[in-house]
Amino acid sequence: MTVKSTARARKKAAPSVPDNLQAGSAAPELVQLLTPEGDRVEHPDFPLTTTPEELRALYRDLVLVRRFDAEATSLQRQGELGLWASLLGQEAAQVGSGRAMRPGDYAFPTYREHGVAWCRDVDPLNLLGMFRGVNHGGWDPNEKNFHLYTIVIGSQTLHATGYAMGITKDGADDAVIAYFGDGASSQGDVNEAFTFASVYNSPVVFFCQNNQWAISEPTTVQTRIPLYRRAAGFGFPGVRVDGNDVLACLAVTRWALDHARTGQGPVLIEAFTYRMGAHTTSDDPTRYRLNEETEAWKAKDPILRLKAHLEKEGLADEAFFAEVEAESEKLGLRVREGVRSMPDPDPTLIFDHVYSEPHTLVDEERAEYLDYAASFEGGEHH
Ligand SMILES: Cc1ncc(C[n+]2csc(CCOP(=O)(O)OP(=O)(O)O)c2C)c(N)n1
Ligand SMILES: [Mg+2]
Repeated sequence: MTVKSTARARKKAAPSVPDNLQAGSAAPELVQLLTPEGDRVEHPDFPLTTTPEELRALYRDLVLVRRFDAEATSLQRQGELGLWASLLGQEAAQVGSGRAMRPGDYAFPTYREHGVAWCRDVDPLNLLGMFRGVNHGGWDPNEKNFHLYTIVIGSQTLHATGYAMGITKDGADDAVIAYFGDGASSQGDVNEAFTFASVYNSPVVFFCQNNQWAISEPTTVQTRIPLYRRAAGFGFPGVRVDGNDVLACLAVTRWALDHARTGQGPVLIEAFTYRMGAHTTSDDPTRYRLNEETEAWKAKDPILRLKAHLEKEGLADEAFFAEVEAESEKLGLRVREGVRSMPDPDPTLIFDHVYSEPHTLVDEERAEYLDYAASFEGGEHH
């Protein structure tokens, strides 16, 4: 049975599923629309037309997101943040998929999706407030259609699937993206989400950023087959896309979201990419991986290839690149100043958000904490 034949069209005529993406088909190759050298190539199943303005806007997104991420890493090193999980190397996967979303679509991230947050217009300072430990979440998920960061690996795929099942009940034509990693693909939650999404034909796109590592564990210990092929066993299409190619990520995710929103069920996208930095600022990757590997991936840099393309095709001039650089400097300054001037929260706030109603145990704990804090006042501890 093919995915197509089980489809329940909801609103519009459904786009067809390319033959090589039908569940159970032989391996399609890596979908690429922009080579590492910056040359535009075509893929028969994923046509994409872009204006020079759109290409320049994608370039701007990539540069600003990388700059924000670099500032955050530095701020952690300077003691201004408790932790940071860098997206370095994964900008194209995040910006390409993030820009494929329509305003009504909803994203469920892990903890590294700063580029998707950017596309959903979440203020970078909101992300940093959470990593500084001065807010309890960071942003209103329903204002931005961008769920809160989720540290419990893979659990957000279930939340995303439940949300997608709700969209179907509402009769809406929105779709959902669930972001997760190669390591998360081994979690029970992720496999349960695949099953529910498949049998309920839910409008959810599972976007796996295969960055080759789950902290110190390589992908080879997660799977014996390419991850995108897992989808076949659940009865929906899987596509492997060049995760360092922003155009391919945009085209494939747009296709997958349309597939999902038109009642054809879920899609698994495996964005084949690389985590160029450490897992988080608490990690030292030189302990478990070779420098040669990282160097080889540098040649596939997502920003350099789009820059090369813009230059080769004469789609952007020096003034444009200088303008983006100036904007990037401005963003860096705003982020640094913004983080350093964040007020410390009232330490008793945390007790207020445990339950919506008063609770005697929480009241006792608040009182105990206030006593403890008062013991420092005026004493030699000060
Ligand atoms: C349920 C659960 N188990 C273990 C962890 C510890 N942990 C945090 S990140 C991580 C690796 C995740 O790797 P991957 O899914 O590839 O995502 P990446 O960090 O590479 O983006 C693990 C095991 C956790 N947070 N939650
Ligand atoms: Mg990973």
